Amino acid sequence: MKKVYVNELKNHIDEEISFSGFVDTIRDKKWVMFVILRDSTGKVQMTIEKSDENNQKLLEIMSTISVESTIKVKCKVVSNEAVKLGGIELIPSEIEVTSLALNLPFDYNNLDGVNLDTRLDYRWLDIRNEKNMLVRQIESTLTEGMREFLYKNNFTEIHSPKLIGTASESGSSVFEVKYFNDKAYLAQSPQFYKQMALAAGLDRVFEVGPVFRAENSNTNRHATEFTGFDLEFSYIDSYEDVMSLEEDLLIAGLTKVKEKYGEKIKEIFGTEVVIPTKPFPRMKLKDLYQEMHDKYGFDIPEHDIGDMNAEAEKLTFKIAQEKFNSEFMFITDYAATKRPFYHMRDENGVLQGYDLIWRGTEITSGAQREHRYEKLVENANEKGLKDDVKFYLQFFKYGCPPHGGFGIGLDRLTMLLLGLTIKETQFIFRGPNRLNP
Ligand code: AMO
Repeated sequence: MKKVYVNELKNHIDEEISFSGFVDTIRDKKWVMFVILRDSTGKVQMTIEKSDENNQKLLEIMSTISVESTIKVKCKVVSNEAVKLGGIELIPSEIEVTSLALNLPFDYNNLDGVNLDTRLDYRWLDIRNEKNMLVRQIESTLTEGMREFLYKNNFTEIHSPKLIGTASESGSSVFEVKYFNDKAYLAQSPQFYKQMALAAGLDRVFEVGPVFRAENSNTNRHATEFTGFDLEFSYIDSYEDVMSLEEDLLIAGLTKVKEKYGEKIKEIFGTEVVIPTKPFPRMKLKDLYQEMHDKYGFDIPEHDIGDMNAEAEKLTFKIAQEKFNSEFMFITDYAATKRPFYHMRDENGVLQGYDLIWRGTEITSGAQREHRYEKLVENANEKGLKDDVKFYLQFFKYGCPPHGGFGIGLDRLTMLLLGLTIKETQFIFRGPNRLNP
């Protein structure tokens, strides 16, 4: 018999079914034993009357097991208004213990005071906590909404290699790995391959996959491996087209999340899912600097001129809220020296790219790309990358549509949506000091 999930039980009233799950709680009363069972969709009560002769074997089995063990039961689904958990109870006729649990190292229902590192060491127990399980389910719904939007808009999903032969985009922040008798690198972005797909004529592509960064940063928003939500599309006129597509994509993803989890997010994470409206506000970097100076007396440090830093991102959120009543802000006109060589520049050298800041943290870099071979070679030379990117430059020699795209840090998106840190957000966090589990 196929397992019925807790959220499907209401469709099986008075039926004999098979139910499997974790033993959440056992309440052993004088006349009756209540066992709360749990699966990823919720909890349900199983009731065993002690006076019933036929139940003696079931009670014996239940007396041998601990909470957090898993069992499989053959049972009848009964409607009973007196039962607080959804007005349904399971009346078992057979119980099979499928896995016996040892004592847990901590109570995952009460994580206050449990060290985050201990939680991450036992991540599979940590995720049994309702809130932590929700993080996974909400992120899945967010990507579902964004994927749906892209499929509807004729994007093709691709999967590019993560083992690559040359240190890609910038030469920095890449992990080197041994590759038989040679060296390889872990991809720091699918950038070159998504552009290659357009040179192949695929028009519109996206990829959701692992991205590796050898950054020794211990912050609330950096990981050494994270999930990139990357896309690239052809025949654009300007990076305005790229920003516009990103607005639609985020609205689609957030709308899907709000519909399914809006109330739960308010209740459990204490934060509102706000669906932004188009267009998101945009500011040029130098205007933003001016505003930060005038309003908050903040000046970007010398070495960050032409770029942003963490504090500037926080202030950008304030400005977005106060000036535009928005949680988002696009920042444009970064210095070309601070940005990758593949971003297009206009005839005055102004960079045709942007970053998107949400709730005070950068979630995206995007741009129109330089697709003209000669100019691209020039830009790569300027950054001293010509040899590293030799194979990439080839993509632009045999016809390549004008195009642009962006990369969203998915973990950051989920983290900001729910008001968490990246360690709490990633399914399995990877940072400078964590390679396990
Ligand atoms: P960038 O390097 O800005 O751009 O990365 C894109 C987005 O990825 C997220 N991100 C991170 N998330 C967690 N931990 C990190 N260490 C980390 N580093 C970056 C951020 C960032 O905005 N190829 C370009 C994208 C493009 O232009 O299409 C790129 O990789 O949210």
